[in-house]
Amino acid sequence: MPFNAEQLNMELSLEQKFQEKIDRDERIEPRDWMPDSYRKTLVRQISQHAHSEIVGMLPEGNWISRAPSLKRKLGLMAKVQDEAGHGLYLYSAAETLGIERDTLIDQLHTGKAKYSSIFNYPTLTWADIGTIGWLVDGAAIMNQVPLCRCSYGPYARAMVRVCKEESFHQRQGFEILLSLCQGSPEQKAMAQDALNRWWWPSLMMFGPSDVDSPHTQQSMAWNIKRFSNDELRQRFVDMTVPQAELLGITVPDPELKFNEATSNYDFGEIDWDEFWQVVKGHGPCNKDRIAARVKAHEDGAWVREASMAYAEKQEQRKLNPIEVKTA
Ligand code: BYC
Repeated sequence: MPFNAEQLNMELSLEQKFQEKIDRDERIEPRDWMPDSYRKTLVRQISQHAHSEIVGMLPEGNWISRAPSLKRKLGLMAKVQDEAGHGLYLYSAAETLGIERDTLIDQLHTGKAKYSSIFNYPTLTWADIGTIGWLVDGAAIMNQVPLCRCSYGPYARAMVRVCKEESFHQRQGFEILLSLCQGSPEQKAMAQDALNRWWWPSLMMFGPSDVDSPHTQQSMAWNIKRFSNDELRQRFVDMTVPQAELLGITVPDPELKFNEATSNYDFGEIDWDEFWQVVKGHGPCNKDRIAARVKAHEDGAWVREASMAYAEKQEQRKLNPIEVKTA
């Protein structure tokens, strides 16, 4: 907080230079000066993103032991492990902004930090696993490819690898659904039921409509977000509807219609009450998800203690090589 006119001027000139750099489409790196509000926005978005990856392991992890074949089990295990990796890159990117990982984890466990609404819905059948890959990873790619050009360097670089992996997940999910849709009538019905349940929550992943999104305008001015929530949601609908047609299943929206004038699909109104209920912690699985994360953290305490003790021993060995060797 500036104390006097001179400091205020200095801050203003730093802020102007910062915005000029953004406008030239240059990257901001951890040691560069940045406004507090830019730092806070990034910590908020990157940590919410990291939490989503880690919580997102739960609905799919639930099916590893029930995958219908060895091939499916291997694919699913690899996907769930990839999501853990994404969480780790993202927590590291958030830490470059000066916040500790313990603080971030604590914010998730106490409900102070959000994570994507989509992971608060249950995975009832094997078709849900295909549908998550197809729709949820499909929506994630649509949202995350532009983040590879985000103004904050560590976040943008983390996104490059994340997007490559999400793209593989999306194809894997689509292939699971294609097999079910080409299978027995019961299998096709299972795929249709999964699409019925996951379609609207997938559209909600893009966030509130632009008129109700408090952060979009500023995040776009800072080149954190390159497109608005509604723009990305529309692109997702336009990409996905022809894929559903190819699978031979029906998108559960009676208002869905191709608009010749705009060359986009018009679609029905999202149930925003449901969206906010889920975001505020009242979705079908919010409590279970957080309880599972807290339990995993507590069960893993001994691993963290052991690695800290090992790191301390290594440090002592460096400082006092003879003493430690003979002890
Ligand atoms: N769920 O002004 P807005 C994955 C919150 S993981 C919950 O539009 P912003 C995967 C928002 O945080 C995919 N909360 O905000 C993993 C804000 O609340 P606060 C996760 C939501 O940030 C495993 C308020 O609503 N992807 O792909 O400009 C397996 C107002 O919103 C949601 C990311 O995290 C939501 N859906 O835009 C498989 C991508 N939407 O903070 C797959 C990175 C909004 O003011 N994040 N809120 O209390 C983003 O691109 C942006 O943060 C969002 C929201 C588009 C999500």
